[in-house]
Amino acid sequence: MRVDRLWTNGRLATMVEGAGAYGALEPAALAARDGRIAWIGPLADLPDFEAADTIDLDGRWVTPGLIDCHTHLVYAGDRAGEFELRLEGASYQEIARAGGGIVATVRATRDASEEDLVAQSRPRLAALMAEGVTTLEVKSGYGLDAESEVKMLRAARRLGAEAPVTIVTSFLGAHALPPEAGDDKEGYIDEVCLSQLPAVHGEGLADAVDGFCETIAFTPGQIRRLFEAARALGLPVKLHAEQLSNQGGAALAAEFGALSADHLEYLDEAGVAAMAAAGTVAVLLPGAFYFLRDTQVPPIDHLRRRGVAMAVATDCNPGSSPLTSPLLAMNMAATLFRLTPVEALAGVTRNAARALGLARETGTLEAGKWCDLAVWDIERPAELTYRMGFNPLHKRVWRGRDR
Ligand code: DI6
Ligand code: FE
Repeated sequence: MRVDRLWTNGRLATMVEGAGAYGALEPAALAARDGRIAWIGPLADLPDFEAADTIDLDGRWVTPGLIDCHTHLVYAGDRAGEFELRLEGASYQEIARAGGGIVATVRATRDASEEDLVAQSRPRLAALMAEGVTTLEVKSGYGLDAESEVKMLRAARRLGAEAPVTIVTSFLGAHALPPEAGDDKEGYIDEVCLSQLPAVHGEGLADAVDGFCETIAFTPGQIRRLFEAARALGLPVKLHAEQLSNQGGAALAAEFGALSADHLEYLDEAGVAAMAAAGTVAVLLPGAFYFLRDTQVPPIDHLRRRGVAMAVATDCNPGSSPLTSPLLAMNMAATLFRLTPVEALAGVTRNAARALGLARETGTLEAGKWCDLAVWDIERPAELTYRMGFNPLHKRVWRGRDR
């Protein structure tokens, strides 16, 4: 058989579920054709391929390309000033109520052109890719009107079109109440459902619909209306739930068959059970927990016991998690939430793919999936979680090619 590329002498952390720790195969080989994995297996079983290009991995570890399944990568400006205020004593909620926080980024994002948004977001994307990210999610939610939400999602699509990376988008109009809405949350949700969502969906800009269910954002009743509108358009949903308080958001998300419920610091047993029953992925965001100096840890043991798949993401955003390192997110998931290194790696590969509805295309090294790889200069996979601020990436492969 003819293949485009062949990698030999590798140690492969396939991350296939139930295939032992890390789904490790060593020594092993992998072949790509037309951007997908054409063959993978022990070196001893390697068929006699005719390959245009053969790479000796020299014993290096290969994992699936990393997947950052929760980011707010596209925005304008920064909030270093707010960071400074918080260090002088103000709380996140106080800053939000005083018209800072998310709303400050909304102003900057509305003022930016689509070009500006792409240009300002590009270095953040480059930072993720430098650590082996081959797929990521990008949310809107700093426009908060139809035109600006469309602009953000167009910028996200453009970033995905210009770089060798897969970007999927989520519409997050229900992220915060824009200043012009006063305190009319119900009226704003009407606008999100009747104006913003049709606008972004009309241009094919949203792969999923997200919301923020919180006292400083939207109630479960308001999120339910959003999810009903999403369902009517056939769009999958996900939710920022139980980040700062227990609102029952995760159970609501599960009721709508959500891809994921994210944050989950205040998740209770009933929420865990609902997620388990629905197959909703728990997306853990230790960067926000760390940056906000939260102390309430998500119920990891309950999630584990109920078999809820756990993903780990950066939550890259200017307010609560200015983080562009999936490796540091893995380390934080271990140190702060007590995930094991194998859980942390599954969190940025197999389970992150599930959280994006892409489990059939990516997230594990298996024949038929996209050939998205991260090749590492490490002795064992646990090093990816263990180290802090060190990047051992040797090569990044997207759709079968080094990029
Ligand atoms: N939860 C968060 O942590 C971020 N958004 C959300 O829904 C915060 C976003 C910001 O402060 O800009
Ligand atoms: Fe977020």
